Amino acid sequence: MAVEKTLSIIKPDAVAKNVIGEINARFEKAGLTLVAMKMVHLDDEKAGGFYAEHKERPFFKDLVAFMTSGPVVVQVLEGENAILANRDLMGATNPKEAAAGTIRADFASSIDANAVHGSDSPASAEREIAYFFGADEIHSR
Ligand code: RTP
Ligand code: MG
Repeated sequence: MAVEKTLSIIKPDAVAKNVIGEINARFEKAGLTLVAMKMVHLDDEKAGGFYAEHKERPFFKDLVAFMTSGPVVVQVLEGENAILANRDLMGATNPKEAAAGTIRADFASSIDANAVHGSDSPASAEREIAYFFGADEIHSR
């Protein structure tokens, strides 16, 4: 296993529920380290560019509307196998299908308002981290 970095976003629903700290505690308890973090309110252009791979999908408009509906916390998690480790902590996209004890099972309310984003591959992680952070904003351990 290698030490990896992955991009995480605590989405507007979870920020509104006041569970930023609880979600961050799950990352830390799982051995992932927060090495970059900021709170931002995305606009249509920034959110649409982030989810560009889904541009032609029927849910794209709703996804961008949701992601711009309130502030989010954008963060870089670092650790052994961080990309898959975070996807395991998050649970399935649809909270109804998410395993018990995952972030989405515990905090998400719908497939749209699903609490967190996590990069799904090394290539996505590299693109997504660079989309939000400059090298001088990442404090790798
Ligand atoms: P994310 O990118 O946000 O971490 O979520 P994910 O990998 O688990 O899911 P993905 O397929 O990348 O979809 C991105 C977001 O789009 C919304 N979605 N809605 N209505 C639908 O069928 C549908 N499918 C996806 C979800 O909010 C998902 O997080
Ligand atoms: Mg995805």
